[in-house]
Amino acid sequence: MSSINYAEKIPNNVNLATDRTLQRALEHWQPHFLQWWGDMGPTDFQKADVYLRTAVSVDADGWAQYGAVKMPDYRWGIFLADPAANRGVGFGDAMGQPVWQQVPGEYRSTLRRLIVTQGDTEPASVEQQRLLGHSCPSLYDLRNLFQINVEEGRHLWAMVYLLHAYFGRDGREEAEELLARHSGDGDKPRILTTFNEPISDWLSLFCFTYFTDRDGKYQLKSLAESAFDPLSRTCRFMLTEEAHHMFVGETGLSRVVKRTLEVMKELGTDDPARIRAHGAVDLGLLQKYLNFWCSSSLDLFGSEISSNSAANFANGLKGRPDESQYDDHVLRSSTFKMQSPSGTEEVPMLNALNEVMRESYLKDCEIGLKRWNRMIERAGHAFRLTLPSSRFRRSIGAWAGQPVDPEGKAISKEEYEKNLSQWIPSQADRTFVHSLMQRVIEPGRMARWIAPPERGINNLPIEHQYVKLQ
Ligand code: BYC
Repeated sequence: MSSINYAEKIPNNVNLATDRTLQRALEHWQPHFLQWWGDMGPTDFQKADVYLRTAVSVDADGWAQYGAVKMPDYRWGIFLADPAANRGVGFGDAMGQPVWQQVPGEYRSTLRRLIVTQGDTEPASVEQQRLLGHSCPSLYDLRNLFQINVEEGRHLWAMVYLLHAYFGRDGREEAEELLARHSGDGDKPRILTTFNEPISDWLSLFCFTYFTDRDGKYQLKSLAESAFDPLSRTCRFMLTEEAHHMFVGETGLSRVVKRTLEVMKELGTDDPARIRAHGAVDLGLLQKYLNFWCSSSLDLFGSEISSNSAANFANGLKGRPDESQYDDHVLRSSTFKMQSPSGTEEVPMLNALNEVMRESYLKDCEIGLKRWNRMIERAGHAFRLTLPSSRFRRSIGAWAGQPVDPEGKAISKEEYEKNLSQWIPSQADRTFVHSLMQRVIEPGRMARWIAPPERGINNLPIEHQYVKLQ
């Protein structure tokens, strides 16, 4: 097990002190990162004491320590999972050969592009969420938001380390660019569409952490299979932190459903207008938010038929999540049947890997919905939450721009446009949700639209003062 050196300016378990050039380059980038955090990170909470977990080892048991920290003092560092002994390439044409400790020249630009795309999402999400602290439903939630934010900052460090350590001058330039693009910026937006969507209310945050962080899980798992070993090791450790982000999404949405069901019981009605008048989120409104964020996140898997995904797999750069669960790791002779707007197509499996991953992602997304639907059923209501079809509201791939309803049925453009505000949040819906976002900062108290969590953080009571505002 490699331990983390916290005495250094940049905590790390990669022996940074032995590579003075790299250390200097990263120490040069560090103040730029801190400047970015000050400018683009959570607004107005930099002096607050936040009960945060900080990574102290990459050991699966007890990898983190908890304590009150002011966010700008968080020890962002570089932590790679321990190397796996005798690891060989696990898929593609170079299957079985030793993994790479350096970047092969022929894959340099593709790997850099993958790392930059991954890296770009991390600060983007912090930027998207920067104003949310002002409307937190509780101190517990506020702390979770900040935990996610500092860890996304650390994930940026993880990718910047790879860029600096393995991609020379181009890598250093890319690291600067990661701080120069901004979510939603007209001139220099973030690379992937979802990361330019505003997240201005907590219902969106919970949907984002449920759906978009789950894409993160799938992408990180597929990069953790990479033959480029430092990338694999980095992603393996990032996944440990990522689990909490999805937990925030899943439990956040469960708590919204729970509270709504309580209000429905109290009022003896399922009338959305009355539920809203009582300050809760009616289930139809929640469905619209699910439709919005799920469809947006489905685009993050890329096109259904992709020569990039085929080359990335064949060359050992990016595998499938949990590659070892499959029998065939080369995929030169299998095909995949998929539906496109022009009918059923049979395509080489290698070109269909984005779709394969999207399908297993959707199955994973179903888990939360089953739980929420059980709660609704037990409360005696017929309403069921559903995931939208993967053809609905797509901007990338074969279904991009196709008028399709949330069940996946092709419809006319007019019908689509007429009904869209029934399927995703309308301006009026968003205005209503924003009206619920009143900040609650009394320890243990929750906003009216959300139930308390089942338990606090790290065995502390829910009433613990997770954030001390200054
Ligand atoms: N928006 O063959 P295609 C996370 C581009 S989330 C804009 O269709 P490919 C997190 C694509 O870049 C995980 N552009 O797809 C979550 C390509 O452009 P170039 C992030 C898009 O390449 C919450 C062109 O279209 N990690 O960690 O097979 C909080 C054709 O590409 C989009 C990664 O994504 C889009 N939605 O797959 C914080 C992993 N989709 O290169 C963090 C790294 C596609 O021709 N990235 N394009 O100019 C990748 O593996 C791949 O780039 C993608 C696309 C999966 C994104």
